[in-house]
Amino acid sequence: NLAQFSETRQELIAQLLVAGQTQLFENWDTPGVNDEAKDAFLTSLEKINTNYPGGLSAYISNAQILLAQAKESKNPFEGLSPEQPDNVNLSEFGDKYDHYETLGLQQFEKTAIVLVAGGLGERLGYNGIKLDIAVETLESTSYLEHYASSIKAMEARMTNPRLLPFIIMVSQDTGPKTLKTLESNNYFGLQKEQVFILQQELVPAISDNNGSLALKKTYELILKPHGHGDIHMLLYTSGLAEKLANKGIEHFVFIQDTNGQVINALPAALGVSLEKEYDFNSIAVNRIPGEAVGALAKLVGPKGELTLNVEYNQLDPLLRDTVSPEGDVPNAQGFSMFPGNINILCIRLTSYVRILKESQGIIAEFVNPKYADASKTTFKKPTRLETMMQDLPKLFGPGEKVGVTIFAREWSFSANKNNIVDAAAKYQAGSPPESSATAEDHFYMAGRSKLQEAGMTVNAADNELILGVPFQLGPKVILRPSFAMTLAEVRNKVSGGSISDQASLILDGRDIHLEGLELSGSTALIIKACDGAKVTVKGPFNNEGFTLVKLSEEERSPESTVPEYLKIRAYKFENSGAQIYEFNEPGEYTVEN
Ligand code: UGB
Repeated sequence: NLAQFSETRQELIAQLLVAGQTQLFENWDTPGVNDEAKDAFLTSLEKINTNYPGGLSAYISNAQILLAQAKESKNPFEGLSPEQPDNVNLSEFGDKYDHYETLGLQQFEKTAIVLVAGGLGERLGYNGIKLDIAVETLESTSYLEHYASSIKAMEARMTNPRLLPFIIMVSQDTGPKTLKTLESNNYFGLQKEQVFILQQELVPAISDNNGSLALKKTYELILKPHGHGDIHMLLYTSGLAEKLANKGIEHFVFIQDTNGQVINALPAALGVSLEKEYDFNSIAVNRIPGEAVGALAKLVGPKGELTLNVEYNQLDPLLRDTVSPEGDVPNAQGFSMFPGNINILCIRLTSYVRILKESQGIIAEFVNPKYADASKTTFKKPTRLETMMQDLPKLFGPGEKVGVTIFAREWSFSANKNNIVDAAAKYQAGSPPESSATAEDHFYMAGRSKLQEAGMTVNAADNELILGVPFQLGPKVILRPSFAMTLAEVRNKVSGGSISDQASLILDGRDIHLEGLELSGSTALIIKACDGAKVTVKGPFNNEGFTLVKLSEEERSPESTVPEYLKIRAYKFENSGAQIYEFNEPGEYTVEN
């Protein structure tokens, strides 16, 4: 009895019945019984129908097509052979690196940052949003704060200053907490109007090859995440990509939630995109065989070629069928044949906006059902359509240029994805641990490399194993983005000096200059200067700074009040007397011991 529902609801039900979805309604109670539950069910169907381009009918027909292909077990890369992609290798510093940083710096005012942060981080096992986790624990800066202050630093370096748009994709799981963090921290100094939150929605699970939507109960669908590729759909449906293009933005840089190292690579990556006129520039690192990172390859076939990410689960079979019968094995240097995709993507807006319009932002959906029988007619559990943001080039024609920029691994990529136990196992197996501890370690490593590049003597400490995960004890160096965004800037501000293997240094401010600074023992020095405060730091310092203390089993237990971001590292730093100099008024200052 449809008459009891509004016309739009009647229409939706009719469409679903035409699409073969009788199971959604066949166990309904008679009118008057459970009407509230029916109402809630129809509301959820309406919501999904509105969010997915083309509505639920399109989702179901896309599913039917993809499931038919999956049943045939078609190798997605059949007939294609992988070759090295067009690339610019920036894995070492030097004139070439500086050249691209200079170019990239000039592009900041035509750039927007897109952060995909809808993932739950189940592998990490953190009870909260990953953006709230501290990327370093000397000052406990969260990932979100680190990204926001990097954006502020980019704005400060624009010739024609403007607000740099910051787009954050959240999900039902991460949205409310992300907003709360932003609001309770005054958007970390950003203007509210430059931050755009887009929420990805869950999609219905599918229980068979006909695309039947799966039910949890009579009046409730099973819903699942649709993947990070949703960002393209949301940038299309919200009109934001086109709007920002019309306002003069030329590049979007896509970043992940817990890879703080991205900021080191960002200026040079943008420079490469600009000079090489890449429509799609994938940032890459040397890949370790078998690791959960896709490989970037130029796939060449009779009809042409396309540079694409081959996701880690598809790589080995492709290599075996083509260029490497042994599969995904290490080369002489211990790396995979092809560079590893780290999902930092630099996309040119002119082509992007056009492709979004043509595709409605639905980028290369795929389905990965686990079949329960050899005839592939039943599933072990309901599946769903998924998308990955790095698949955009699948929609490119011969006119679009795809390239890869290779950076030194830990300089550009050290994600925080795994809990301690899994991270230690990965380390044992020779794979990158990608844990909270290693992400923090590499954060300091980048600071050390910058000082070294500027000519300071940096004495490196040994690695300590903390519950089987390696951590280099120092020196711990944080050069905030406010201090420098490029290596040239660091060189201009640092002259000579030395830092001992246990020391710590934090510099936060645009006009701080080190002249022969010497930090010995476990000395810690923290300098913070507001805009307009010129600070010259000289000579030797000697104090009791930060010491690493391992957490006991009790402190790591769920009952302990130790903050969770420390528990997932199994250590904390104790401060016994770091010297802090803070300048909140413009002026000229000298800091000497
Ligand atoms: N994410 C979302 O925003 N929404 C989602 O629905 C899912 C994720 P994962 P994955 O660089 O280490 C990718 O789960 O998918 C966000 C690449 O495919 O950590 O296993 C999430 O919040 C792979 O080629 O990654 O693997 C996070 O910010 C390789 O590049 C981001 O998407 C690998 O990342 C990544 O999510 C890597």
